[in-house]
Amino acid sequence: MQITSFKQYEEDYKKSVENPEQFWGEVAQNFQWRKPWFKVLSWNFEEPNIKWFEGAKLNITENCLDRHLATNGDKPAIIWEPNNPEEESVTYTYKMLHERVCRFANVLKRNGAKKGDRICIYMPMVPELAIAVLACARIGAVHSVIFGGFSAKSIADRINDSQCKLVITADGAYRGNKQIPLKDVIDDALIGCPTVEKCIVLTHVRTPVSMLKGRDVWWEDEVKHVNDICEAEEMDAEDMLFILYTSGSTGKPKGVVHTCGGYMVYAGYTFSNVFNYKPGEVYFCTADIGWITGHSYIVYGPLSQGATSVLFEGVPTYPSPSRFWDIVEKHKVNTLYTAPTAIRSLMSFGEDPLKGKDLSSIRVLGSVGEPINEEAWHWFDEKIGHSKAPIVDTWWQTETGGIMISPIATVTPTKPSYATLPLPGIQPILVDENGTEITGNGVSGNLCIKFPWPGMLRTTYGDHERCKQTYFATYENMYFTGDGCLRDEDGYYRITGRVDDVLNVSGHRIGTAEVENAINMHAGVVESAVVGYPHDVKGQGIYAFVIYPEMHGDVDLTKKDILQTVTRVIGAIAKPDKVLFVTGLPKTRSGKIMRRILRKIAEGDTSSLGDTSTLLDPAVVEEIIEAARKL
Ligand code: 6R9
Repeated sequence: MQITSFKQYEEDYKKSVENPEQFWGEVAQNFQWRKPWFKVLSWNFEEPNIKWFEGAKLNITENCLDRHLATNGDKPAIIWEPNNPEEESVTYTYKMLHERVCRFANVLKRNGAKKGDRICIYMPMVPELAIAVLACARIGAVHSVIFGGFSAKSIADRINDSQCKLVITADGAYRGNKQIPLKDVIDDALIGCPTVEKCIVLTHVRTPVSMLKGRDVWWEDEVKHVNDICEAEEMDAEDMLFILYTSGSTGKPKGVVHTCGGYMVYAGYTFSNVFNYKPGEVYFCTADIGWITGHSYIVYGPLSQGATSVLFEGVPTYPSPSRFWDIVEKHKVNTLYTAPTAIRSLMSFGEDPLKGKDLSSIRVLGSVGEPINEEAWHWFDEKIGHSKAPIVDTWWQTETGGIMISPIATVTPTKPSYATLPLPGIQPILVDENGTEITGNGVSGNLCIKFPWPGMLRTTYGDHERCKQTYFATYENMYFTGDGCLRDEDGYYRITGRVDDVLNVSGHRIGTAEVENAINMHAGVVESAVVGYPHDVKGQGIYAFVIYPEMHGDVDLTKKDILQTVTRVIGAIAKPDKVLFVTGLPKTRSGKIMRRILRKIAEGDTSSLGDTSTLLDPAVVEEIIEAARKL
């Protein structure tokens, strides 16, 4: 199923549009099913109701593990690279991984988990995280992985939203020279989580933790009580596989739901093609499994294709900004898939960290998470790929399950900062504000997708109406991505960024409303407005305008208090980079904050504020500009 020439891409693309069911039916033959489907696709975008491979039965872990055992059991599946380079890396072959997954699946059962139960996973980037994820899938439980940077309150909200019965965590995590007390955070979260019955704790950093009788058990003790034989649960193609929470433009994060069959086919197909993965090669995705990139391109995609992946616990700059290059050299990495924010950060250290590093193993480079600027693209291309490794700039989203618009390595001619062309099966469309299609080339508009693909979300957990409103109601009969996009004269796509109130900070999606709600929880704050502004390394920084009328103490300390509140409510990743105290916000007569104006001020471009005549009090703008100058 691997595309090897541009001509073949064009043919496959054509076929996928003219006869999607036949196309995906054939792709799906490359996977192992317990029972075949009776219908490849039925769908409507009104409800929405999307079903792929109806009637088919499978277990995704049989595709990721069991089916490789006969021929590739001794092949490395995961090479774990610890935070501390002095520590030994650990290799898990497919056989070992299979054994650990089965054993831990039995631990889950022993602790009361069964098919359909929701299980929250809050863990460091260790092999046991992948094992926990796969063990859930093995028994048909639904995992909800939460990134290790989220706060107790964020965790509690997510656990309660999906009524998780079990939590899997570790005592702590290493991140560079920092230690994060994961179990402490979980303890705080669980105070408000009545549905959680059991918490399984992995020993990792071996920091003291409290273990509550009747609720908390150690991973290491539990695995001793079970064997490593665990028949995989038979799942329907449309049974839920996992929930992953992501931020939107309004309110609290929503639980994006992916199902077993379509997601598996899409993650596997896109992994194999986009990276042109060849058996025996070493693939290194630097994302965290807590994000969709880790789900699809560390766990399910690569393992379904029998690939060898590096799983890295640490950060790019620890113990030095050479760390990625050391890992590439040490494990002879052939494919490096990372984020523009990491590239820009490493770029800022100049070329010294690259001196003497052997990067000759690199064959394919990948970028994901946010638009990659041309400077970073060229640096990646020249310094890391030595102008020999194609860069795949992969555009996709938590909701899409897998890569949507991207070059296919060695096949699609690349162009700096362009995600280039849609993958087979993906039908992008640009629309104007009214939902009218913008045809032709050399145009830009809002990016929508007009036909279903197997990896797309099916619902948002517990609130189907919200799924409909967020993605399928803005424009009739289309999935709306929330991104703006340009299609150039060659028909190449370039994603220009979010057109809604979602920020992208270091490749992490954060809703402005979420940050505002957190700031507003701080005593003394009357109101706030948050916008993004261009940031050299993070892509976007967070700029908060805050009304805090009765400032008695130190202004800087008050700012820090506000940041602390945001850290408590959401997590450190949502901390504003700038906080500006103002006496009022620019509002229309109907009371809406004019973010357009605040964005301009945050960007430092106050020469063209546009029409301010609809403002209730235009004087407030002058005041804010004045205050911003002094910040
Ligand atoms: C996979 C992932 C999705 C949002 C998406 C877009 C931005 C992702 C991009 C990109 C430009 C790329 N985005 N990849 N923008 N070029 N190659 O990141 O999922 O965390 O849900 O974020 O990220 O704005 O809408 P997610």
